[in-house]
Amino acid sequence: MSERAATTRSAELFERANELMPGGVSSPVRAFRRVGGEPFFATHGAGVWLHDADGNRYIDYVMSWGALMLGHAHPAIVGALHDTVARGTSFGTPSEGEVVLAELVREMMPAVEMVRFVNSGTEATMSALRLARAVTGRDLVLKFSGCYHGHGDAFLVQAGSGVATLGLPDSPGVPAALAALTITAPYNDLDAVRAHFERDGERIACIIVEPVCGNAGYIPPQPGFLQGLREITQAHDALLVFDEVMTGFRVAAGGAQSYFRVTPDLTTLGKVIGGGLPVGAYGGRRDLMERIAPSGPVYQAGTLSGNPLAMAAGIAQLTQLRDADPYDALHARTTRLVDGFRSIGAEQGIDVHGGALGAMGGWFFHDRPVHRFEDARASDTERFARFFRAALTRGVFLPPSPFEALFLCTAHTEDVIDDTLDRLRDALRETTS
Ligand code: KE4
Repeated sequence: MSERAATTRSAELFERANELMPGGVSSPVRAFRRVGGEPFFATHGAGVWLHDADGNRYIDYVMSWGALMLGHAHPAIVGALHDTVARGTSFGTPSEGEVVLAELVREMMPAVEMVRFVNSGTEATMSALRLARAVTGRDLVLKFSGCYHGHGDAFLVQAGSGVATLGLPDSPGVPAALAALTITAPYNDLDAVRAHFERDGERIACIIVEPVCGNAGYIPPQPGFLQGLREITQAHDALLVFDEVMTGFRVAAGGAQSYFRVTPDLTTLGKVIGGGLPVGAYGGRRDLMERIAPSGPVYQAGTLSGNPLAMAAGIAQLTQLRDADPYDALHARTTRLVDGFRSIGAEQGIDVHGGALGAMGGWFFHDRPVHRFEDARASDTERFARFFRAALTRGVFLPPSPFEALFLCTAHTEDVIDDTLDRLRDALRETTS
């Protein structure tokens, strides 16, 4: 069952794009380098459907890499943007939308007592790290291999997402002296974290962690892992930073910190709080955030931070999520998809392991559960590439990397999930022929 009629127009656009932009894309993972073939150029989206320049359409499980919780072109978001843009696009002054979105974030994520809006998740994590270093007077940061916290220099060490996708050994251009300030441990390995703190505890400013890892593929925290990080950081006067750019308002109404009942000192956000517009944020304990300029000496700034359009889209999306509280339904749908696919793998004698939490999930072609990036890298990534292409031909757009997660939205109904599983059954069969 092939849904893809042609790709001529996308191919023409990609040829032009390659002349103008590195790899023809604005972000590396979009280039399909890990899965083969060429990216399609999208023209519009509606609900779960993403349409390309050649008239093909796909059931979308990328959802702008997690930013969309209500599907493409949701009326509440489109309407809010229409109303806002008619009054201008940026004022360079405070505007009411920042106050309203900040109140919404604090209402849904109470540990974020005070927040600063920025323009990307990368800015959010960079700023949170600067703040952690300032308030502790320490230089080291501990992260986990396979976790991705944006492209800030400090984080391009054993990073996930596009860095892992392209198999880049960290990243050239990050000075060794700077990379040396980042220490890494395997995800879910508390013993390794304790060993680092026994050795360098008095130099470690913070731990930054994806409370559910989505950038090495989908890897949930093992029971006790997050609580263990909380206890270790408290014992050593280091800060705990939850990077909830992906999990925030996706895995639960209050993010992973509410689901797992572990309260970080600082939280970074992005994606969902922008409703598809460029937004990031960092926030947390008031005593820490008050150290940020102009109330404190830690400098951070941004021309378009708190942009009225981005605030309007974020308010529209978060308000819908707060009022409708769709998380139980979303979790059931993601579970239906992942469990359904695991059954399809068993039918065809192919090992599949995966999981789901809220509107996020994923699977690996692996014969055992995946608890850390090293396991993910040992999965059958070649089969993943063949499967990705076969799924795309059948009108299902999965994240083009084995080291990404699947993202659902409220428009992924049971019927859509069942339709998807029919298409994926066929696609998987093609990977064995
Ligand atoms: P941005 O700078 O891309 O807005 O956010 C960086 C970031 C920070 N923290 C986490 C947990 C993230 O997942 C991200 C960005 N996620 C990737 C997808 N895995 C963005 C997609 C891309 O790089 O094109």
